[in-house]
Amino acid sequence: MDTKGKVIKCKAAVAWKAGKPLCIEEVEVAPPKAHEVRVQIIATALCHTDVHALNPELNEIVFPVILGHEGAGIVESIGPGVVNFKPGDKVIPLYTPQCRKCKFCLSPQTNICKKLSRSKNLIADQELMEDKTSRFTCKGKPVYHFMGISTFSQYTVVSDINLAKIDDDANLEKVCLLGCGFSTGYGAAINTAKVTPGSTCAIFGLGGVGLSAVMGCKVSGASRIIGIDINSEKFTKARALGATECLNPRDLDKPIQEVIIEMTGGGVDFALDCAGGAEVMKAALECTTVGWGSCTLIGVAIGDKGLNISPVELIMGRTINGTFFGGWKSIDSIPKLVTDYKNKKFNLDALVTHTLPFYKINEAFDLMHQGKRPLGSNNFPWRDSFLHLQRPGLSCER
Ligand code: CXF
Ligand code: ZN
Repeated sequence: MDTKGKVIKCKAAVAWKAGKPLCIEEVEVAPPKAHEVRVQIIATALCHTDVHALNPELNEIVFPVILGHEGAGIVESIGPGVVNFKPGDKVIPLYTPQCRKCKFCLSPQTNICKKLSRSKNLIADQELMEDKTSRFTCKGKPVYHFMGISTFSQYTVVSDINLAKIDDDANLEKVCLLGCGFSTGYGAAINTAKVTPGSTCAIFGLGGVGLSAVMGCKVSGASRIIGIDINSEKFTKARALGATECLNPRDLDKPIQEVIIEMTGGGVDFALDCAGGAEVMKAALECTTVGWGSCTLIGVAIGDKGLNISPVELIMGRTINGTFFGGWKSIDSIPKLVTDYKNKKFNLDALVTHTLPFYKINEAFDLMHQGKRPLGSNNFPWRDSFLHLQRPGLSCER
């Protein structure tokens, strides 16, 4: 059936309220307007930012909303003025836009497009399309977009500056991870920290972002990669991907930064914080060497109120910086990373802990709370009875 120009009815996981499970609902997805693209989402994964967004204590976003920002799919139709996409193209939606016109996009120094720099609250800045309306409705009510891409829906509408066309033979169930977690961690090491050959690195947090940072350090030629996590179960995979040593701060009788300074004869060249939290950020900076130690904060710490560091750390030659989406200029870089994955330059498969049908999305959130990183597929056969498959106790209060 030709759906071009028509409203599509499909299933989406709607977050009606903070702190409540998502509800699989029938939603209406309007056709794309000027410079917009409607995308059929084939696979989507869950990132901690989706978990943060639902957290009632953080109170970051507006509801009802369709979350999800790590997905891959196929163009269904294009709006007027779209020149870079056609129906059938394989694509990755990008929460980091690249307009290619603003002073930031024109500068090689940053990947922060002007569209992003307007807001301080980075996860609440693209909740409506350019014309300040939503393309989603559910039960007669408008539903907000999330980070400009809302991938927890069978169909979504994105601006053409929030979309990358990728190779036709890309495996969407794997490359969806390039939409956030992998690109963020890997790029943090390569683009932001600029890890050098022979260097010593410490990676705080060995979830999907941290493991990707380990891969980035390895590809950059680091000679020692120290992985740190309070869950020692994460060490096997970290070692397999390139960590040369692993430490659990809970097993130590001294602060982690002191242990790393002793192990490395004065501190690491590069520390990457992929965990977040004031204490970890402080430890990450303090475990770097006097003179040139570099500490990179990876934006996973939504809700963090501030840093508690002594200026002496910086006066002694350390630097601290941060990364958004691993510093990648999104539309330019993501297709290249897809090709690199095909050429086996890095391993995305290791980041997938679970593959679930989309209707089990609340179980994916539960797994995330337990420290696992699930990958969901949206191409599971949809059926009307799927809500009965949710575990008992999940209600859809509005
Ligand atoms: C996030 C990191 C914190 C700011 C918003 C974007 N990245 C991905 O989840
Ligand atoms: Zn994310």
